[in-house]
Amino acid sequence: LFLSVKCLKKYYYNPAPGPVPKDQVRLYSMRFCPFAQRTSLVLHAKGIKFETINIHLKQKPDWFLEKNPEGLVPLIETPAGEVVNESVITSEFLDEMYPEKKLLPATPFGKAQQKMMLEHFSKITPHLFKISSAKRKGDDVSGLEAELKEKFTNLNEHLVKKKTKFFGGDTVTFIDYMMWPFFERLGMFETNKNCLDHTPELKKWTERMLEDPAVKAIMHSTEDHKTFYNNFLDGKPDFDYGL
Ligand code: GSH
Repeated sequence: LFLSVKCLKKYYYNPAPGPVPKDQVRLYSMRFCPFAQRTSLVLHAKGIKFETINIHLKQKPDWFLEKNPEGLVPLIETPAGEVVNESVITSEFLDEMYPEKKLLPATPFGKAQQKMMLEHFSKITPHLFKISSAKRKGDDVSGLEAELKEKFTNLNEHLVKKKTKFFGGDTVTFIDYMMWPFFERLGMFETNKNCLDHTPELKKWTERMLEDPAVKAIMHSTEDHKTFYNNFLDGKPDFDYGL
């Protein structure tokens, strides 16, 4: 079976893909989705064999909606026909399914710490989307930007206190991959370009993340993110942009 990276639409010539081959998993994705990127980072970091099916999110094939009534990517499917959605859940599922090179800590407290951090981080992401849409409308974003600065200061403090290179220690772990896609897109969100200047440890973390092989393997340039996102906000997303 030849799988194109181009997205699949709701057309008769896009029949449902068959079962997932025995020794791998399948990722249903969209090339510019930050949530799907989390799952993809985990797949790359752990060296898991997988295939990708990109979905046209404005014209989803019926078989995709049957597998996944929420209709969101990422979605992971296993050879046993198990289907798992939600980026964090897919990531943890893969980490447990392939126990070599664990990304989550082994201890209950270590795991809880990463999940607490993630819970707090998930309050930052809507903020980024808010800032960019407010800017687009020409609204004053100084209040939102001040709040973002405070949230970034907290993340910075975390690194300062821990004295580690990454959020879970001196190597890249689960939490780093869950947060990265939004930092890769900072320029796209039209946030203040120097918004990391007041948070030097966080800035250094982004620089270290850029050296990570999994990050490097699947990253898009700020320009490409911007183009995709602006077209998306204009109601004309080009899911195959750059192909
Ligand atoms: N909470 C979900 C997760 O973490 O996986 C969010 C996933 C999500 O929002 N995915 C977007 C999507 O599938 C693409 S970036 N949108 C399709 C739609 O809204 O119909």
